[in-house]
Amino acid sequence: MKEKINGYYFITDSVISKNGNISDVKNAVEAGVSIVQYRNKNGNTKVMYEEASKLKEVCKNIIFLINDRIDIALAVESDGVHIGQDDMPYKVARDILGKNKIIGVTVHNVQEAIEAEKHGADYLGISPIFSTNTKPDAGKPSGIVLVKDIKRVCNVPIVAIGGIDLLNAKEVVESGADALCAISAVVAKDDVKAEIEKFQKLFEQQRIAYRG
Ligand code: TZP
Ligand code: MG
Repeated sequence: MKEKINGYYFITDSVISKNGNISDVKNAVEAGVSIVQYRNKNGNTKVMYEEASKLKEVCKNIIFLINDRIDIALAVESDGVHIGQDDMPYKVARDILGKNKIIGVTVHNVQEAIEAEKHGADYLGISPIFSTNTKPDAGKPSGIVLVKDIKRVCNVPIVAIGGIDLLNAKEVVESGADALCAISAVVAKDDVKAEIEKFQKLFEQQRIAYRG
């Protein structure tokens, strides 16, 4: 499972979604994504539990992660969680979830990346690469230089996020991101599946170019 952290990485956002989380995730699965993260910053625990349970069903053959909430991850038996620097400390999350679950950690600089990898994070989310309205507290954009810098010193997969769209995604992939997430560029559009496929094509082109 862990080796599948590459390509387009889907994250839900019901606030800006046109068609709702369930529809969006079904479209993401149809597009062939290998990883979905359920992120809901506004829902109460009951809503989150119920929605996560449904999404887990939709994602039964791919990696399904929960943002922030270790309790929801345990309750729905997701494949793991994604945590930030202000969430449950990595070590505690690992103790609760066990060694087989996937834990991704958001990092904002090389130091945090080295630290997270040393602790055992399965992948690193680098955030935000560009400025974004989707997460107002995301902090100062790092630019692609941080992707390159972290790629140089870390071995675990790198997931780039924040302000990524079809115009700038190519340079993100070329900088060494193993995966990328673009939320508003996908879920705020009418045809979520078609938008995801455009991002997937970039990874495919990169693979072809790399093979020479
Ligand atoms: N974490 C860091 S930036 C971000 C999250 C969840 C939002 C990314 O959204 P968008 O619309 O792709 O900029
Ligand atoms: Mg978080």
